[in-house]
Amino acid sequence: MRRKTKMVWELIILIMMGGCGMSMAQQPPPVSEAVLHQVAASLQMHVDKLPHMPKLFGYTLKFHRNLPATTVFAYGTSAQAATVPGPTIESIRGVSTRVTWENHLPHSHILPWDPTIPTTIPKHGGVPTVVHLHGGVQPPESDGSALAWFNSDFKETGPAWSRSTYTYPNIQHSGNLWYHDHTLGLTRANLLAGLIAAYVLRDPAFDAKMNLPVGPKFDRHLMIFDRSFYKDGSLYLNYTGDNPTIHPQWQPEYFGEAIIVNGKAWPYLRVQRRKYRFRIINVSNARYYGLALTNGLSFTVVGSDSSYLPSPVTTQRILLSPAETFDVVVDFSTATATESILTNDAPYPYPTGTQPDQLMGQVMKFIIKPGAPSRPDTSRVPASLAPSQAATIVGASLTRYITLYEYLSKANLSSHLYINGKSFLDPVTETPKSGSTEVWEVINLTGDNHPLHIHLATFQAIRVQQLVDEQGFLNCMTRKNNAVACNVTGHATGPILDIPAHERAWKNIVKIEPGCKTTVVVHFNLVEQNNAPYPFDATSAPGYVYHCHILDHEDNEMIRPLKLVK
Ligand SMILES: *[C@@H]1O[C@H](CO)[C@@H](O)[C@H](O)[C@H]1NC(C)=O
Ligand SMILES: *[C@@H]1O[C@H](CO)[C@@H](O)[C@H](O)[C@H]1NC(C)=O
Ligand SMILES: *[C@@H]1O[C@H](CO)[C@@H](O)[C@H](O)[C@H]1NC(C)=O
Ligand SMILES: *[C@@H]1O[C@H](CO)[C@@H](O)[C@H](O)[C@H]1NC(C)=O
Ligand SMILES: CC(=O)N[C@H]1CO[C@H](CO)[C@@H](O)[C@@H]1O
Ligand SMILES: [Cu+2]
Repeated sequence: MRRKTKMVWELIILIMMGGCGMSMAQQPPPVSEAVLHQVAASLQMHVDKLPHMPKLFGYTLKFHRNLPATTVFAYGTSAQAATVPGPTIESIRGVSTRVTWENHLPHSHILPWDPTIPTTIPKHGGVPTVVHLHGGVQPPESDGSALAWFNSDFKETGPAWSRSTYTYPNIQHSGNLWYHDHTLGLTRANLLAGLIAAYVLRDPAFDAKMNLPVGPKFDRHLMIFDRSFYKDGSLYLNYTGDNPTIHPQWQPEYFGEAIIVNGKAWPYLRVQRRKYRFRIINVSNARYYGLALTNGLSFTVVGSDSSYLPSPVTTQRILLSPAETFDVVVDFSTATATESILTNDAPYPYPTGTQPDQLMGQVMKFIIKPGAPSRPDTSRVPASLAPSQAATIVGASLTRYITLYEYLSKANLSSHLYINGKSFLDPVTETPKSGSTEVWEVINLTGDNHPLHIHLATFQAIRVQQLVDEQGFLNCMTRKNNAVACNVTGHATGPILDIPAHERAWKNIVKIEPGCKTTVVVHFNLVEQNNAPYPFDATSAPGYVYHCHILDHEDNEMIRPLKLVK
């Protein structure tokens, strides 16, 4: 028996440049889309084994057996141990984890960035970074504010910086989190360079009761992202913006030509005819994935990004937005063949963009060993997983209107994206009471689906309704920027869209459909513990943020401060 003393687990994680190969501090010669496609298409699919997440890959990083090793940014407890994705942090509910983050990144970035969007530019050079634990319920000082960045050896720090050691209290329900860079204006480039990793919160008593597949063989992460590569294996990010007279580099969405799972392009995994648990996390910059399995297999969804579902939902397809997580069980004993492809059918940008081709349409392959599993599969998916998740507006103290805008230049090219017509550094307007519940009516006035992410709080969409006379509403909003004055209730009378059963759970990402009003119940308390208040001061500086998790949108500036008050 573990003694009930206050327990803390401490570790130091270095953030560094790993691998070999050319440094891209200097701009490489321009490359065409066709060449990038050619590089991706030249990679044979399903020849690299799916890497284990917590295992360390070593110092050189090869995204495919046929690609030369290349320079990346990586997390690791030492230079030798740094990997992409970084080491998975395994935490136990009730035991806080303290992590000291150290910046060992080089003097110049390996990818292009854009000084014309609000960006951190340290006076003395160096690549700034700050780490956010996505989905974590932690005090503001440990939340990784976009302005709490720090340079190598803490030579320079952002205005919100206060400490190098972060405390993650691990008080929330067990589940799937991840950590990544959150630096103002550099998030898209820093994540693209490799600053992504998983974090699992386990609850031994609860997990034992659940009896889902366990152990490093049968409980696996699938961290999915898309990247393009030069012929020399280095990572590609366009040096030219869509709207270069305004933003020389910034583009509204990054889409890579190859799909990477756990650090390998189109890998394979040998599986037995039994149940496996997959914690699928989409860490793409902008690509949505509509995932399905061939040869008769389906997903049994047991959890989303912040919670377990009340009961499992079996589905043929899950739509994963950037930064969204699904926790699923796949029973390979029901396969009708000896292999199954994890496929992707989501257009990009989602939902009205290009259909995936035969490259983008595949994620990875499972090779299924015929015959009985080596040991009988005693795991099961319980009929009931967690208390009911029904969200209700009863008890909500306030309704806010949150409107998403994309601004175009005269040539109709994207120049920036704002929430409520405000930039990140405009004074805070969302000041919920710590402990309260609110209703957020989120109105999407853009053509894209936006994965809205909130720090600290958990939320759940309860109604998605299309707007009628969108143009009239948009014209009014352009003049007044006030949803109530523009009669949003009168306009939100269109068809009601379905919210899939496996998304009816407490989440930290809600997908916001274009042309719709999405009603979201937001809990600024521990909703799964009967709305208990946070056991720390959530109102202290520097506060939190909420933002679109398409990183290219977040950086330019679909992000707003969130300041809890007493
Ligand atoms: C880079 O962006 C520019 C501007 O949008 C575009 O013309 C060019 O095709 C892009 N390059 C690639 C390789 O996608
Ligand atoms: C991953 O997330 C990105 C944006 O955050 C999204 O565009 C993309 O569709 C997502 N992919 C999957 C497989 O969900
Ligand atoms: C921009 O879009 C508007 C509305 O669709 C159109 O009327 C206008 O002609 C476009 N301008 C350019 C320069 O394409
Ligand atoms: C709001 O819009 C609806 C539908 O367009 C209309 O019937 C109603 O009169 C409007 N209400 C106000 C206060 O303008
Ligand atoms: C009200 C509004 O502007 N809605 C926009 C939402 O997105 C669609 C594209 O799917 C646009 O056509 C609408 O104008
Ligand atoms: Cu967005």
